[in-house]
Parts: sequence; structure tokens; C-alpha cells
Amino acid sequence: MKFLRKPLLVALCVCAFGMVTTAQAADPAIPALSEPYQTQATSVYAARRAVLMKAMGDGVAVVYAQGDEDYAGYRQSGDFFYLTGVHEQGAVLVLAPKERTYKEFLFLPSRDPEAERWTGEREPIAAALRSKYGFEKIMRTGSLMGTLMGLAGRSPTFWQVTQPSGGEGKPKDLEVYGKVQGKITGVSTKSLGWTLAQMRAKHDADELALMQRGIRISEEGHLAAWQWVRPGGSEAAVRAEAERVWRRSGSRRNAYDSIVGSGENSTILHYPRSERVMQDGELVLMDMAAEYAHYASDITRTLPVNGKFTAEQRKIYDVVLKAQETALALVKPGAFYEDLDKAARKVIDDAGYGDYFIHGLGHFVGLDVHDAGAYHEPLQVGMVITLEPGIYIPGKNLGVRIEDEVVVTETGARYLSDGLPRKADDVERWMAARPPVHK
Ligand SMILES: [Mn+2]
Repeated sequence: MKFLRKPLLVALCVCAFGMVTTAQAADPAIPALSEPYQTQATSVYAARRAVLMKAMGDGVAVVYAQGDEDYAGYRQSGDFFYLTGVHEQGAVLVLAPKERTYKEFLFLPSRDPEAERWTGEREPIAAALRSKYGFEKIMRTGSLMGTLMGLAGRSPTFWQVTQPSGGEGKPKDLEVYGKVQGKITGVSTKSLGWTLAQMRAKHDADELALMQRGIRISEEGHLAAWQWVRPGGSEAAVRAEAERVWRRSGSRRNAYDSIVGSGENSTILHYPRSERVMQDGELVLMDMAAEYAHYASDITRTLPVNGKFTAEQRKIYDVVLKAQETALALVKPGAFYEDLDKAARKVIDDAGYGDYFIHGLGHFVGLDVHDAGAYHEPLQVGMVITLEPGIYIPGKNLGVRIEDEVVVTETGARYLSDGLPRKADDVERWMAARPPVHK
């Protein structure tokens, strides 16, 4: 049975992806997941915690679950998920590498039988939960302070491991460190710098397989949605079709709010509404992608609504594509992100459109769409970034963005999102060859 199964799976994959893409070899097989949006094996997260604890050496680190509720439920924050694989709200991770018995603790909020009548039962702390999460020590958040005082007393350094957000509020880890420091003296605070961000930015083969799958699902949605691009069609239909395909294919949520902007809306970088009717002769910019197994994708294509670029649209499209390809050629281990940005910008400047490329060239992608990563450090093998140059000219109602994900390889880089037409000719060919439009 075991031997029969594998070739069958591979055959299915090739078949499913064959419809989307033509050129590339079969994608890597994804690691076993208990549900499409579930987590990898607990050992994966334990190994990451071990690496982080080694970097700490001593002391104590606290990482809070800081996710948000959205239409698909609770989405765990990236750092916490990366280190635990745990989706629970209100959870706290504590690492203490110098401890003799337990070096890692998972704190979960107390159970609330009345709330659970509404939102579902939560599991008691017992062997089953410890094994499900891969933690020997799970406690309730009510005992967090007491535990931290004990740990800090024995190894008196608090590590800031999470990159703080740019917001006004005090980070939660520093807040609890301050509370403990208010009770016992001699405990210092240190930064682990970009260690965790760098760990997150560098993806192993299993992560890349999950991200590749998310990209394939995203591409499938793009192509289905493009069937609805035509004069008189609505932006809303394009968006709805992409999102329908993603849900059906195992994506729990969109990686970010889908952007479908035609005509003047193509020049609005984060146009949120998708409410316009597309007109003959316009462009439509579609920046939309799915999340899969907590990994984000990020892809943008710009199409001529009637299937043919005008001469001016094509000229600008080609400049944007050249900017992307110029940047791609420079991506390799050791390259600096800002040099890629500079090179792409020069292409657009030289073509006379410098004032219309008003955002950065791209960003890291991973568990979050704008993922953790150190932009000031050289790129490394396994990092995934977007290359998304654009030109937006409001006076002409003309915006073009081409966004692809690329992975840094030993020898350079390659497109992960290689399943969609990208060159102007290929886009036009695809649109001419597509089946008759839906009514
Ligand atoms: Mn992007």
C-alpha cells in the first residue's frame, strides 16, 4: 500500500497543475498536514525553539500570541506560530534554556465553560493536549508572572526576541519584563536582534513546498478570475471568482485584501472596493493571492480588459517587466535587497517614468504577506521575496504592476509564481485563446 500510494499522489499533482502551467517540472510534495490549513509536525516547531534557545544561551524569552480574528476565525501571529504551530488565542510561550527540567512552557488562558457553549469546547491540560502541541509543560496564563519570577531569579536576563511593531503601544514582552523587574532587582533586558526574523525569512524545503502549493492555488484562482475580465464585466466578479477557487482548493483565507482595479482604480495602490464596471480599452490590475497552511502568497498581474494592450499600455508594461527581470537577474545569495530596488528603479527612471514608481520593489513573504526579515542583511538561500515594480499614472487612468515571488537559490533565484503568463505577448495570447466569456 505504501508503495502504491506515492506514484498515485505524484500523478494527481502533475495532472492538477498541468492545467495551470506548462513549462515547469512537478512541484515538491507538501509535508503531511492534518487539515489543509493545519500545522506541520510538532517536531518542526520544537527544532525552531531549540535553535532560538541556543542563540539565547541563558535567560528567559517570552513570546505572546498576538493574532487577530477575521472572517475565517483566529489567525495566529507569525512569530508565535513559527515557534509553536499553536493556533490558540491568548497563549504565551516562555523559553528558558538554562533550566534543568523544563526549558519551554506553553501558557494557555483558563477555560470558560460559559464562553465554550458559544464558541466550542477547549481541551483540558492533559496528556492529549501536551502531545498535540508537543510541549511537556502546559500551564494556565494565571501562573505566568509567578513562573517568570522564578525563572528570572535563576537566570536573570530577559530577551526581546520579537521585532516590535511600529505602533505606539509598548510591546507585550517588554511590558511583562518590566512588571517582573518591578518586583525583583538585578534582571537585565537584552535584544536578540534579528535572529528570529532571519530564521523566519530562510525557508526549508517543507516550507517552500507549502508556499509553492499556496502559489499554485493562487494561480489557479487568477486564471479562473481572468475569464471574467472583459468590457462590461465587474471587478467584483473577478475578485469573487478568484476567492471561490481558493476556498475550494483548501485555502482558508485570502493572504491579504484582494485588489482588483480597472481604469482609474489601477492607479490606486491598495484600491479596496472592487465595485467598478470594466471598460473597453482599459487595464485591470489584480493584486490577489491565497493563504495556504498559514503561508501567504502575493501575486499581481495587469491585463488589458479587451485582451489587447494599446501601444502606450504595452510600452509601459514592457518597462515594468524589464524592471522586474533586471532585479531578478541580480538576486543571489549575498545580494542586498536595496541594490535590487535601485536597479529596478533605474530601469523605470531611464524610461522616463521615475515619478510614477511610488512604492518599494518588494518584501519578504512567508507566514505573513509582509514577512519578517532583515532588509539590511544579505539575501540567503531559501529566502522568498516579491519583485513588484509598478508605474501608475493617474492622469491617464493607467496603472501597471507585475508582482512575482522568487526564491533565492544556490546559483541565483527562480520564480515560484511561474504558472501565469507574464510577458505582454503571452498575456494577449492567453486572453485570445480563453474559452468564450461567461454570461
Ligand atoms: Mn506584495
